[in-house]
Order: sequence, then structure tokens, then C-alpha cells
Amino acid sequence: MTMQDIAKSDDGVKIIRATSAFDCGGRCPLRLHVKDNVIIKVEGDDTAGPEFQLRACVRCRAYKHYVHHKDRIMHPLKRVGPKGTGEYERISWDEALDTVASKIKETKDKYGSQAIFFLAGGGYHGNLHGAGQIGKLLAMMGGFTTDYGNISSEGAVWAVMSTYGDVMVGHSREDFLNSKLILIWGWDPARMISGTNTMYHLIQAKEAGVKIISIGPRYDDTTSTLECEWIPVRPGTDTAMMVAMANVIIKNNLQDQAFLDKYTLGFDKFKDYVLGDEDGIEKTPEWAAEITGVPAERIEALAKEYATTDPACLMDCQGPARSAMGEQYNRCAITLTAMTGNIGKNGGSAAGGLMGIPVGHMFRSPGIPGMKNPVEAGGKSIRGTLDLRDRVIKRVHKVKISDCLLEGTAGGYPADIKMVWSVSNNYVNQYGNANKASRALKQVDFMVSNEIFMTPTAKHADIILPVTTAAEKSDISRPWPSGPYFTFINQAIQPQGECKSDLEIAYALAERLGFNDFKQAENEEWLRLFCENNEQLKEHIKDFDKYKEEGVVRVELKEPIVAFKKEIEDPENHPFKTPSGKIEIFSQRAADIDLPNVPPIPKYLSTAEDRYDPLYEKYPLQVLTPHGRNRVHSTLTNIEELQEVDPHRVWINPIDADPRGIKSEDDLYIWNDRGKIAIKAWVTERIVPGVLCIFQGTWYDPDDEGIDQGGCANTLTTDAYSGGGGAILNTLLVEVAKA
Ligand SMILES: Nc1nc2c(c(=O)[nH]1)N[C@H]1C(S)=C(S)[C@@H](COP(=O)(O)OP(=O)(O)OC[C@H]3O[C@@H](n4cnc5c(=O)[nH]c(N)nc54)[C@H](O)[C@@H]3O)O[C@H]1N2
Ligand SMILES: Nc1nc2c(c(=O)[nH]1)N[C@H]1C(S)=C(S)[C@@H](COP(=O)(O)OP(=O)(O)OC[C@H]3O[C@@H](n4cnc5c(=O)[nH]c(N)nc54)[C@H](O)[C@@H]3O)O[C@H]1N2
Ligand SMILES: [Mo]
Repeated sequence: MTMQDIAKSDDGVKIIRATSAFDCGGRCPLRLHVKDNVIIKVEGDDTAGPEFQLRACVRCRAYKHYVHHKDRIMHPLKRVGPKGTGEYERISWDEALDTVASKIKETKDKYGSQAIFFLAGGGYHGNLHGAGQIGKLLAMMGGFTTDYGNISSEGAVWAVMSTYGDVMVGHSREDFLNSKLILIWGWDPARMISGTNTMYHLIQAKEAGVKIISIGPRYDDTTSTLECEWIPVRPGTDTAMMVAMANVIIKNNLQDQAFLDKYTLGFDKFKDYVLGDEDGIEKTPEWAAEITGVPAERIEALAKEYATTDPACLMDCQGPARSAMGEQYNRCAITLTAMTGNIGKNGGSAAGGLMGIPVGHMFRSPGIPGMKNPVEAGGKSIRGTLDLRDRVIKRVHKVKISDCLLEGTAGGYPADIKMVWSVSNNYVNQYGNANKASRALKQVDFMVSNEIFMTPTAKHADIILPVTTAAEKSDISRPWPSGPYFTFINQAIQPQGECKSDLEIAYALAERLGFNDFKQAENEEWLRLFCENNEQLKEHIKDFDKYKEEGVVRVELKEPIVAFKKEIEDPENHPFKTPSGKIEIFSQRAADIDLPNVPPIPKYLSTAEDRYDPLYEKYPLQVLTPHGRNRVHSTLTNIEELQEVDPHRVWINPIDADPRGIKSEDDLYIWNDRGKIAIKAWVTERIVPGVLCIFQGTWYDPDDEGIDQGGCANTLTTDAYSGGGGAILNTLLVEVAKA
């Protein structure tokens, strides 16, 4: 038993230092007050003075309502009604594990291991207890088929890999103070956190007099908190605006030509495109104004201000990159930062949307590193290639899992899937085209889901294995993407009901399947060994017991971390990791792919489901599907206290609402050819006309007519992906009307 009893008061309340393991990017130290195995109160960080406190937000403040929610799955379940309806009966762990073990063996014997699909998501961000061990077990059993790519940030990853050859493109947040101008471009850290305390550092910069301008389709929480100028832009058109800014910079000869000559490749080709020498169309501010809705004068003035303010910081992110040509937005943002010589410099930025710094990025789920999946033996490496066609040899793109399940080898997918094991994800709800995902899972022979709640995905499983929350197990964790610190999750309470962690499920199954040496160490011992033996970790975590006791280890930075500082200051010895060793504004690797949606220089191109698509006549509204403030994806959606914080409403501008007779709180239907949702209205000028905003993550809940009463954004989104592999979750057209 590893219960921590760090402080004990007379009334029998213990205070446990922990964090949640949610996938929000933050990681906030919590003090969980526990009495009689119940969390009765949650307090935040007290391990530093106010200026260094890692302040928890509304989601972790509601942690006790989540851990002790009445709808927790408390024991193994077997499906007794049709798939998707949620009709289950209680069974014993023995029966559940025997069934799963025999289904694995049966599927392997009858069809081969490739017929088993391992579907793992980001629901749990601890290091020891997550999905990795289930993967390891399946690999030992002969392997599995799985997906490739990242539902979050594949567009941005492709952009930075093609341009820099590196994903570490961030600065540590205190470097904002060194800037003179910050352009927040499609980024809303007040809501999506982006590393605990990012807003704190932005507010400090604002108070110190740094000018901040926000560019995006919504007047979002960050813009309102910082009270900064908002430049409204239509979704999916940022690249056009950036290209026009490049035009203004070139026409006024404001580019840092010495920087471009020394560090970059292919600027001339980009310049030919921008000036119209390539295709006869000059990308002027007037050209961009028609596309973006931003007045030409504003684009011109912004370009000049950005190019003449030194240093200036352009913060692009991943939301706009989750669109039909998303990687071009990040590629073009990088090009602007190169044109202004802001890369590798304090107060500047490398752009690229990922914002990671190389501290605390060493955590991996055990079982994944070095894990050989026999099914993939002989397949091409999925890493290091920009050409997605090379990756699909053995794996399936994340958003194409439904098609793989439905079409199998006949559709060109690597296997005919008979069994699915879903761990810490809500596939039906969170990937494009929920109706198709539901259809696909319904025709799988056997599905098992490890879950905490009866989610829309779990409802498709034949067997559900009840899983513990992070409060019920000890683990180590870290924030992404910024840090720099590590947290210890001390087990606060005993597992609820009969719940087990994924790790314990893997152990129990390993025994049944005859892998007697599967378990390498007791949990706490495992954590200690991991911290002591991991090269990067041991540099920071010098005293495991202290780490555990205090719940957090902070990495002291002597100076702010600045991406590519070495590459800029000492280019001879530190080339960029691209084939040319330079920042590749022109990418030969992209040119070799030779596809129209993978241009070798950053370009704005019209796409399916934009305003120029003929479909726009039928469906004249664009949609944004950002991440909700009161939940983490679909996690916490069912917490009533959090629903009150921010009721689920579609944002609609009065210009679109009035002609349709729509008022705030009206019941609406929103639909396209993929599906139809029911949702209430919020009429607001905080969104540009012609665009709706539906926060993703509410639970898919189709009624008898197939209308999703849960208002799930992904009932409307597509399961297509961009040229760089980005999930297209912010490019879609719909119509809306009163219900
Ligand atoms: N509260 C909360 N925080 C979270 C999460 C959560 O679910 N809830 N999820 C976490 C995870 S896993 C991730 S990957 C990150 C995601 O972080 P992001 O990808 O940054 O988040 P999004 O909310 O998708 O999008 C950010 C902003 O982009 C804007 N946007 C969308 N399309 C466009 C466009 O075409 N142009 C412009 N200029 N702006 C556009 C949206 O209005 C939104 O405000 O957030 C993390 N943090
Ligand atoms: N329309 C639209 N869709 C999006 C996005 C968007 O911007 N727009 N963003 C996308 C992004 S960035 C992401 S990262 C994905 C996230 O999508 P998912 O990775 O599917 O995330 P969640 O919806 O939070 O689902 C996680 C599930 O894991 C469960 N869980 C938590 N802890 C554990 C555990 O220890 N073990 C097990 N077995 N289960 C656990 C939770 O109960 C929850 O049901 O969503 C994507 N979907
Ligand atoms: Mo994500």
C-alpha cells in the first residue's frame, strides 16, 4: 500500500500531494484533502511564493466531483443490449479477463494478430499506469495493428519537421518579457492553458508594456483577459494574410536579408510566389482582404509594425493547423519569423505552433520505447518521412481508423480488423465524423474498452473494464508543452469499486496469458528506478523521496530557453536538422511528394469546404471546434458543476442569427451531409460573421432519428486529413436553423 500520509490533522483529514493526469497541457500541483477514502476538498499549489505558484484552474478545482461521480463504472461489464445503447450487466473480473484473454487468442489464431486493433488515446498523462502496458502485452502476444499520427498537432509537426527538422520550437514563457510586440495568432491560452501559468507570463508582459495583438475568428478569453486589439479573420485564411504581410515586407524592403541569406533556403522561390512572378497573381493586401475579411490597410500596417519592431514574437498554435491546409499556416508563420530575423533570439519566436521546450520531454509510457510490434516487422519506418504514403504501409492514419474498420484490406488498409481494444480515448466523440465512427465500431466482432465512464465510445464495447482515476494510483507526470517541472501523483484514495489501472489490467492478463515475468517491479519501486535510471530525469530529480513528498520538482532555468539559439549563434557547428542544414522555406522533400496540397513553399490554397466550394451555397456557414474551457476534450463533460461554468452553446453572430430569427438560448439544429446536432444558441459579436463556434467534447448522443442531442462537434466534422496529415477539424460547412 503506497498511501501517502504527508500531513495528518486531528479530524482524520489527510492532505495528499498529487495532480490530475488530464491532457490539458497544464499540470497543476494539488493538495487533496481526504477523509474516509473520500476527497472532500481540493487546494492548489503552496510550494512556492505567489509568483512561482502553479495555479490550478476550474477543472482540477472540480476534481472531487469527477473522482466521486455517481456515474463511475465500478465493476466489469458485459454488453446485453444493442451496441451504442449502453445496456450492460455486471460480471466478475475473472469472467471479464477470461473473455478478453480468450478473444485475443481466438482472433490471433483465426485471423492473425494484425486483426487486433489497439486504439490508444491521451486520456491519461501519468507515466506508469497508462495505455503503454496494454500495448506491450499485445505486442508480446504477437502484435496488433494501430494508427499513426497525432490527432492534436500533426499539421504543426509536419510544418516544423519540413522547415526546421525539429519539434522543439518553443521559448520558456518568461521570455515574453523580452519582447516588444507579441502577435497571438489563433492561440487562446487563457482557455487551453498551454502549460500552467502561460497566461501569468503574458499578463506580466502586458503590464510591462509589451504590445499584444490577437488575430483569430473569435474574441476569445485571452484577447478579453489581455484587453488587447483583436483582428478578426476568417477561419482557414490566416496563410493568405501572412503571405500578404510578406508581400508588404518585401515591397518595402523590410526583410532581414542577411538572416535569410545565412540561415534559410528557398526564400527567392517564396518571393516569386508572393510577388506573383510564379502564377501571375500578386499576393497584395487587397488580394488577402477579399479572402480573409481583414481590411487591406490593417494587413499592411501590421506587416510594417511586425517587421520594424525588434524583437517581435509571433505565437501561432495548433487550432488553425487542424484545418484543410493547416500546415501552411505554421510554415508561413515560420517564414515570417525568418524574414524578420526573430528566430533564435530572446523576445522573438521560431513560430511553428508546438511551443515545446526541451525540459521534461523525456517521459514516455513504459512499454512503448523499444517495444517491437511483430505485426509491423518489415514495414517502413513511420518516422522521419514527410510523405504520408510511406507511413501507411502497416499503420492507419488516426482519422482513417473508421474507414479501416469498415473497408479493411479491400479498401487498401493494412488489415481486416476483427477485435478493437480501446484504452484512454473517446474515439467516437473525438475524431472526425462521429456517425461514421459509431457505424464502424458497431460492426467489429469484439471490442473491449478500459474506461472510467460510460462514454459514447465505451458504449460500443462488448466488455468494459473499469479503470481508476489518477487519484487512485501513484505515478509521475509532467506538463506539456512548457514546464519546466515534474509532478508526483501520490495515491490519494483506494480504488473505487472494483476499478484497476490499465497497468494492473495488463498484469492480470499477462498472468492468464502465461507471461510470468511481465511485471518488472512493484509500482513505487518502478517509479524510483525510472527516475534514477532515466538520463534526462536524473539530472533534475536528484532526490526521489523529496520529489514524492513535495509533489513537484522545479527545474531552475538560469536564463530563458530560446529555440535554435545554438543554430543561430554558431551555425557552423549547429546546422538545422533539415537535409540542407538550413531553415527550409523551400522544401525539396515536400517537392518530391509532388501533390497539389503539399506545396514546397508555404502557400495559401483554396480547399474543400471553404467559402469557394460550391457546397457553400447549400451550407453557408463555417465552423470552429475549439477546446472547451470547462472540460478536457470529452473528459469532465459529464460533471454537472462544470457544465454550469460554461453551458454548451453555439456562438453565432447577429448578422447570421437575425435573418434566421435566432435568439440566445433558442434550440437549434445544425447540420451538413455528415450529421445533425441539437444545441442552444449564444448570439454574440465575439465571432466573425459567417462562422459558428461549437466547442468540441460534449458527448455524442444520437436519438432515434439520428439527431445528436449531445451537440458533439464531431458529428459535423470530416474524417479527411490534410497534406501533412493534420486532422481537419476546423474546416467544415454547415447550415443552422431553429429547431
Ligand atoms: N480547457 C482545455 N484546455 C486544453 C484542452 C482541452 O480540451 N480543454 N486540450 C489540450 C490539448 S490536447 C491541446 S492539443 C490543446 C489545443 O490547443 P489549440 O489547438 O491551441 O486549441 P483550439 O481550441 O483547438 O484552438 C485555438 C484557437 O484557434 C482558433 N482557431 C480555430 N481555427 C482558426 C483559424 O482558422 N484561424 C485562426 N486564426 N484561429 C483559429 C480558435 O478560435 C481557438 O481559440 O489544448 C490543450 N488544452
Ligand atoms: N472537433 C474537434 N475534435 C477534436 C479536437 C478539436 O480541436 N476539434 N481536438 C483533438 C485533440 S487535440 C485531442 S488531443 C483529442 C483528444 O481525444 P481523446 O484522446 O479521445 O480524449 P478524451 O476525449 O479526453 O478521452 C479520454 C478518455 O480516457 C479516459 N481515461 C482517463 N484516464 C484514463 C485511464 O487511466 N485509463 C483509461 N483506460 N482511460 C482513461 C477518460 O475517461 C476519457 O473518456 O481530441 C481531438 N478532437
Ligand atoms: Mo491535443
